[in-house]
Amino acid sequence: MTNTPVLFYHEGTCSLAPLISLIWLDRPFRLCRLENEEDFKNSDFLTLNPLGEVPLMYLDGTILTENVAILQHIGLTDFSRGITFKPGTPEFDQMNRALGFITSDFHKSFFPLFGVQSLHHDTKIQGEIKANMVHGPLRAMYEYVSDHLLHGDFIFDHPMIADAYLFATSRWGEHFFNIAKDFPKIKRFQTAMASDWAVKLALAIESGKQKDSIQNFLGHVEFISFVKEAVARKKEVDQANGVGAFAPGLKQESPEKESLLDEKQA
Ligand SMILES: N[C@@H](CCC(=O)N[C@@H](CS)C(=O)NCC(=O)O)C(=O)O
Repeated sequence: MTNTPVLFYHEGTCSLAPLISLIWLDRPFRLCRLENEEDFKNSDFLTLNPLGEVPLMYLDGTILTENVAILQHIGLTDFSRGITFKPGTPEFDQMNRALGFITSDFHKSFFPLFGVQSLHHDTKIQGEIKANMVHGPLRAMYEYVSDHLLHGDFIFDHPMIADAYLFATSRWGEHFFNIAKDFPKIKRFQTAMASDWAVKLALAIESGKQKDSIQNFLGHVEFISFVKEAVARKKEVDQANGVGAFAPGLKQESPEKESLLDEKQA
């Protein structure tokens, strides 16, 4: 079992965002690759994340899911990398605003498109639903990104965690739009991101071109054995905390919180 953070990922998905960010962070990490549908349905993986989704970050028995949480965790680990902002600043609020938009409105507006067969069995109607979604809500999201989210090449003034997330998800639009023609500002952003050294390395790892460890990437752990070990370690950590995964440490009230309660009761 490793104390090094391990990111569970799948090629072509939103887990590219934390992968890019981990490379920017320049601290050791490992990867665990999900290859297929079977891996997503693996019972041990579902114990770690009952939603059966990537990204999932294993932090020595603690499990973190949700891009927003994982990306801020990575960014806040080392401010000197400049990939997020300091909590409590107006810039940090704007970072969370960008992440919130990408994770909800933007990211999820693709899902009826990728899973259209679950909405109707008739392929003709599936085509109509798809066309309506692309030319309605999805186009509106791309217009919003072009007109309001991007400032110059990036969301802020250099590539940061929200840019990594937008890069990972906005690439899916290639299936539905001619991005260069329809949304030149987004194409400019994608091109600028694609020339970043960490993005290049992340894409090489995802595609399997870069298999061996390099820089702060220490290599892959094997899915079936690691996911089992991770479940066992998670159980130990949950037992030690005495609470569930969503509330680690909740029982240990902070001194300030206790004194506030005392004042209220007095
Ligand atoms: N709310 C989650 C959504 C994660 C998500 O939708 N992940 C997709 C990939 S982009 C997934 O793992 N889907 C399951 C599958 O592909 O079987 C987050 O923001 O991290």
